[in-house]
Amino acid sequence: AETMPNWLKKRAELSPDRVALIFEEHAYTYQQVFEKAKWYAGKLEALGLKKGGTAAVLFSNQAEAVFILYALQMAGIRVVILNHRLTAEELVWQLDDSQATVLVYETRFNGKVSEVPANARKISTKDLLETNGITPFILDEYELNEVTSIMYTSGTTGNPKGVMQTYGNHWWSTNASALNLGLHVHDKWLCTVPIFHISGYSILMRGQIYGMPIVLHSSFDEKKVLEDIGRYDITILSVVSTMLRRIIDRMGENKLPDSFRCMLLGGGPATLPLLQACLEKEIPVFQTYGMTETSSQVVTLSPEYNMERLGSAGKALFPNQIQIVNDAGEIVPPGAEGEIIVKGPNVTAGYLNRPEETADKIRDSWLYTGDIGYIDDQGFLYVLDRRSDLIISGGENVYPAEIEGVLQSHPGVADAGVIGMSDEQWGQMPVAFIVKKESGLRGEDLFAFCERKLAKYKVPKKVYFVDRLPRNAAKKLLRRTLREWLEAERD
Ligand code: S0N
Ligand code: AMP
Ligand code: MG
Ligand code: MG
Repeated sequence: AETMPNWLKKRAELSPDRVALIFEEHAYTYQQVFEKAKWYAGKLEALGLKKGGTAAVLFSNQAEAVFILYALQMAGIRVVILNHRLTAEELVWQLDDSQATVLVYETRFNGKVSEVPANARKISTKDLLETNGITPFILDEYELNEVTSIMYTSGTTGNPKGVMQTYGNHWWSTNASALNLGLHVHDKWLCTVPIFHISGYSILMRGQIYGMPIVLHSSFDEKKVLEDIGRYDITILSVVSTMLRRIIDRMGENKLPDSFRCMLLGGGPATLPLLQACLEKEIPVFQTYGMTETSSQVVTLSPEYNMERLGSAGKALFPNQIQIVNDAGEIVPPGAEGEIIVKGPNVTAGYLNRPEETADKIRDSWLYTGDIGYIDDQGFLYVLDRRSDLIISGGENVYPAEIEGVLQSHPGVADAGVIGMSDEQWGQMPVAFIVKKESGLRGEDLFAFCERKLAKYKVPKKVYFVDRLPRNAAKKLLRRTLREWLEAERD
């Protein structure tokens, strides 16, 4: 198999004294990050983890989290990166499904983790610090087809699936991004998106491979973002629409400094008013389309096209191809709508332990994204807002089937249907239509029930009680009809 030298080790050899990471006033060079990661590798290996094994992590954006992620990558230990917004119940599912033997968690998540009855050994970052390390084993070479990271995404039906990302996926994604955005000597990427999503983790990969400093924020704060863009001469920032809206509102009449060259906007649709506000404020916005399964960006629009192609996600990146296919799987002509399929070396190796779902989504090396769109005669992709099975709230995915399953498990509920409601702040939010089994059932009961089982952003914001749900002869829920009902309610 094809190999490359260990990225962080190589980077520490090439530019040891260059700044790799800035977190809360503290700057770390590549040499220091490499040493920290090696030191953590020894501690993690002392827990019995070794090459080929699987660990899970539950972190917010912290310097320690970055060191531990690099440690696991260098040691060849697969890492399941958990979303800290999930409930204990949701986390258990992913821990058990991935068969992670160790869960390393940030000490502040103690409360949540204490409710996780998983098979994995649980250790806080505080306890890890006190663990005696052994002489670390770290890889000299990475095999590009080996899996290094796993991120769970929910599906149209059923349970979340672990997306396997290989060293090669990250390598190619990193290079595709550089070929698209260019790599400037003074580039500094501000990471305020979560490192548990590929939006954030991909920034770490770019940082070590490019030799580019990353400024890391523990969470998103538009005021701090604007301050740090000026303070550190940030050149690139990754955002979702909700973040960009807040940044623009905060900017007031101000402009971003000239050195700032790229606002990478992804994770979901962008509205035309938002894009127009960027034009007015001269924000160099790059709309991008990508997903966990493609290890981030796969299609991107450069600002030079913002005037004539506003709303387009752009063209496929250098190593990528895109096509639009109809229900019969045939490629459709330019301008015609259909499912977006993508191909390239950054496309996932598949879903962990799910050969059937993998074979269903990846056919002949093409990933069937489930997204609907069209490609114009110049090759520009437009992603259409036509998916009824996916709600995106502030860049977090919410699958109606998952919420419906939880609602239907409530003893007072006879039937449940969930759709997205458009929302100024979050883009979309889930709302539920409920048929009661018990007449005494109240909306509050359902909110409380959902909050125990689902991440906050998945909890329906409104509940409408109805006599029956629109279902076809095959009992399939007609979400289109629910949307009509919602519009009638809102008028
Ligand atoms: C939008 C964010 C920052 C909001 O979080 P914030 O303001 O920090 O909230 P909290 O203080 O934690 O909580 C306050 C209340 O808000 C609720 N809440 C939080 N988040 C959401 C949400 N998303 N939807 C609805 N409600 C939310 C909390 O529950 C709390 O409620 P109360 O007060 O009632 O307790 C945050 O959500 C965020 O960070 N979002 C972005 C996530 C993200 O990065 N998504 C992208 C995922 N996709 C990918 O990674 C693939 C695409 C990709 O790679 C990419 C994406 C973007 C840019 C570039 C790329 C690339 O290709 O490189
Ligand atoms: P995730 O796997 O969580 O990263 O979510 C990826 C999904 O977000 C895609 O499959 C799309 O449905 C949506 N998405 C990402 N980028 C865009 C975009 N530029 N326009 C519209 N939807 C997008
Ligand atoms: Mg997802
Ligand atoms: Mg906040």
